Amino acid sequence: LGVMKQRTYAMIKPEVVEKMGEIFKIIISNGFKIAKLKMAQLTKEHARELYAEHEGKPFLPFLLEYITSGPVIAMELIADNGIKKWRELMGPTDCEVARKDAPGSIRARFGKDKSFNAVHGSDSMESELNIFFPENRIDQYKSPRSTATFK
Ligand code: DGI
Repeated sequence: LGVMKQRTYAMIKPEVVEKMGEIFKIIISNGFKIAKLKMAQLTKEHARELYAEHEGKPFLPFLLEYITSGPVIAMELIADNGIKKWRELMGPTDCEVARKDAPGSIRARFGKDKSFNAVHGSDSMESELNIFFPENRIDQYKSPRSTATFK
């Protein structure tokens, strides 16, 4: 059975936006296409939508405050098994756990703890991409032309 190209929503969180260059390198060298990219600051309403599954959790007010505290980098990534592949590259939610169990992961390398954990990734095919990319269509992505094809 062939592996399916799958798109996923990924986000570089405010405290590591200045490390975006290093993080882009890791993303690309792990076989992802960055199909869409946007730097923007979430409103509280958007943040609440992004974290709707955590409604009522004690850490939600902190999470909303933090994720809206500065600009983030929003991305549509495409890879074989993209959702799972991105979650594996991020590592466990808690960066201290990540440093023990997945030392090469982005959270192990760039995150601090379970609150300031550097990056976000969807855990399903739901609508997170639409928050930043409302025009979203997977077939908008085309590979760049080789330089040899330019006259
Ligand atoms: O998909 P993840 O980001 O790995 O984890 P998640 O969807 O369970 O939680 C979303 C974010 O909420 C997570 O990146 C950090 C925060 N969070 C989750 N559980 C805790 C938490 N923050 C604190 N302070 N404490 C938690 O137990």
